[in-house]
Amino acid sequence: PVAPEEQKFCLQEVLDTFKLCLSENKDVYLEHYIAGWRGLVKFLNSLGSVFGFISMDAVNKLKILVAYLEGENGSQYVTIQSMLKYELDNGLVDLTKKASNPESGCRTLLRLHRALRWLELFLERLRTSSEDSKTSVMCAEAYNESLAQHHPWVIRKAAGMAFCVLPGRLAFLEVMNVGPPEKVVAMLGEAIPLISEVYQITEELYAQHNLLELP
Ligand code: 1PX
Repeated sequence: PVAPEEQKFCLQEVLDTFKLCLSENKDVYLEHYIAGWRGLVKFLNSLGSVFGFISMDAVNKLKILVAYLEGENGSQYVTIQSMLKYELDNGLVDLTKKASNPESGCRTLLRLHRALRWLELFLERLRTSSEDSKTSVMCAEAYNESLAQHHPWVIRKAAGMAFCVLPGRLAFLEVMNVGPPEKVVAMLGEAIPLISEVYQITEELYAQHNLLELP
């Protein structure tokens, strides 16, 4: 059998996992959120080693979350909502500066959550792009509007360099393994609202608890 990391990326699969993320009362299941990210990381890896420093950071953060989910208090980590409540109630979150809990589930997930906003902006640009649009430009614009605001200069610089070697629009649509460009565009139209909803729910939850700037 092929290890999951070695299987080809497929947009449908990511779409499916993000569909599974939301419970009936709009709680976000951590297990499926992580699975969605795993699919995205697979995609990133298929673009080549230049993106290694990005995927490595994402993988590290996923590992931290998986360890909580599979750990002795795993039942508290079933949804993002329950994770927040559990970690806050038990003083497990460094709220203003890094101290005894530098790798809380809350701060770790916040990093991925911010990256999800980048994804949403980037995919929306990709969906509405014309044949001569440049992926590197779409990617940089989406980044500057979102994640970049949380990154120091060095990271912004490194990210900017990585964007320059992104494949062109057609090649990019092809690695999504969906079929012809029109099909990819249609599937993006289905995926983006889902990603956006998961993002909004998480954003509101973090905002309510004043956790959007966790160190
Ligand atoms: C359908 C296909 C779409 C493409 C999917 C691509 C998935 C991209 C996954 C990006 C994950 C990035 C997670 C970054 C988390 C983060 O902000 N980490 C920083 C802060 O963490 P800390 O623990 O220190 O507080 C950390 O410093 C990050 C370092 C790595 C560089 C991050 C650059 C992010 C650029 C995002 C754009 C990815 C470009 C992919 C092109 C398709």
